[in-house]
Amino acid sequence: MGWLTRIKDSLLSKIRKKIPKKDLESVEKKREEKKILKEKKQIVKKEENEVKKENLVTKPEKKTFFGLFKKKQKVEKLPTVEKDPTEKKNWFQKLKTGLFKSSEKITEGVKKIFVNKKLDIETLNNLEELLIMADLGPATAEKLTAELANEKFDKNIKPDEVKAFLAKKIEESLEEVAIPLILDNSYKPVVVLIVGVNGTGKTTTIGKLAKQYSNEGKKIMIAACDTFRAAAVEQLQIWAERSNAEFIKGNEGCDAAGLAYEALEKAKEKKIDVLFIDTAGRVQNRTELMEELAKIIRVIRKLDSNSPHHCLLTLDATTGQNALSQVEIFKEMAEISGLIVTKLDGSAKGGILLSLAEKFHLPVHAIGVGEKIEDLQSFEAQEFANSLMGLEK
Ligand SMILES: Nc1nc2c(ncn2[C@@H]2O[C@H](COP(=O)(O)OP(=O)(O)OP(=O)(O)O)[C@@H](O)[C@H]2O)c(=O)[nH]1
Ligand SMILES: [Mg+2]
Repeated sequence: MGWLTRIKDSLLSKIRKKIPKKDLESVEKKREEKKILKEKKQIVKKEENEVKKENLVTKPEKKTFFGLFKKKQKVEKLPTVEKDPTEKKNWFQKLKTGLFKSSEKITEGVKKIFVNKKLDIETLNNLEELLIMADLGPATAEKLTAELANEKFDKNIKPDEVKAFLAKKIEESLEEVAIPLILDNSYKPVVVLIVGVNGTGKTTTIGKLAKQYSNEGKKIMIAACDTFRAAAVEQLQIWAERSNAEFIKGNEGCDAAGLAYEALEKAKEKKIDVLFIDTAGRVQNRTELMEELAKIIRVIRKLDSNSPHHCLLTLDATTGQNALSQVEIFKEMAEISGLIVTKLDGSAKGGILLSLAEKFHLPVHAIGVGEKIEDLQSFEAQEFANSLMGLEK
């Protein structure tokens, strides 16, 4: 923490000494440029939405939470998901309730720190500590605190203003990783490999995704390549039945890679749209796990050299900072294409999303706030940031 404090102190002393006018002007200029760039982006986004809406009218397609299947030839014309407003509102309320433990911790802390006080060094240190405790990661905590100091040092600031300020900055930090899962339907099937530590939600996530895509009319197959536990196969079979998906299993303890190969072969034959491959998660035996995963990937590539088209890592938010080392470990074994963060409802560590973004910049495709099918949704920076700060949308 020493170096953090030193950096911040030097920043604050700069502010106190009154930054030379010339510098202030250049800061102002940069801010203005940033604002203009943002406005331009919003205009482009608005125009894109108009185009998407037009496409929705001329070419109706069923909606999904995770983006529609891309068509290779007409990618730019494809309508992306526009959530139904009521559905969106319900999800926001659910997310807010789910993130209550995390938001309560932060907002209560902010209230305690900012009681009728001018923004001084002590307040900033306390805020930084609070953000670190909420798992936002040291660099993000320091950045947010320094930005607040830059704008409001020595001024009175109310807890609600702090929350709104943080929400905006958190949204900005998360925007780059909030990327929906878009399946490219030129692959038949699109192969989605799910990896992660025990109990992080791999099987449940497959079940939820399978159901959501199946509701869109996609043909789904699920391969139970966690062949070590009979119970794991049964659990997955139930999800497969719910989503009307084809289900491939082997004998207990059979070779997971062999089963994955067989599944892909069958999926090709049956013209399946999406093949989900469940895997066993055992970090305690790293070498074995590493070999097994590598073998699954090697073997399915014999049938489709681009597969798996997505390799998703599930992370349990309740484990907090431990999620970071899980990403490190799995990145060594496979090319992780995106993250799914589950159990945000049971966690006071929602800030972990910021730590993950800060460290890995990997797309966060979806977040889970419960065990039901509809409790897994695409990750959106603004609604997450507002929920984390306990704000209304
Ligand atoms: N509250 C909550 N529970 C969840 C969420 N996602 C999954 N779970 C629960 O977490 C438990 C473990 O989920 P699984 O899907 O079995 O996890 P897994 O990664 O397949 O576990 P292994 O097969 O043991 O490696 C189950 O009881 C799920 O219902 C979530 O977003 N919120
Ligand atoms: Mg499982």
